Amino acid sequence: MPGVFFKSVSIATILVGATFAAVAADVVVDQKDKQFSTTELTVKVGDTVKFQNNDSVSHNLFSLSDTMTFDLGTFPNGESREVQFEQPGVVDVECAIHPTMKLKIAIEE
Ligand SMILES: [Cu+2]
Repeated sequence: MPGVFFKSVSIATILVGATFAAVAADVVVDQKDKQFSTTELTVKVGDTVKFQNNDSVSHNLFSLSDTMTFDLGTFPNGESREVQFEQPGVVDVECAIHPTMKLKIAIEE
């Protein structure tokens, strides 16, 4: 039955697409010269932000915001960490090693 064959192919295509979307970061924020590449960012609920370290030093990003708390630990040049934001609100991202680093992320529905 050719109809069944084509139906199977379509479902497989949809599954591959969904997996790719879940892995890819929606926004990339660089860290260089002990600064974030931007000080403010707006994302949608469900978006993933990738924090890329392109600096000569390590960073330890964290947030103590009511909307979301996290601690990404220390990661060196060339590495990255990803965070998915699942609630609307505002999240202040800081670096435990460099207190002058500040990034405000607004998460919208
Ligand atoms: Cu830092």
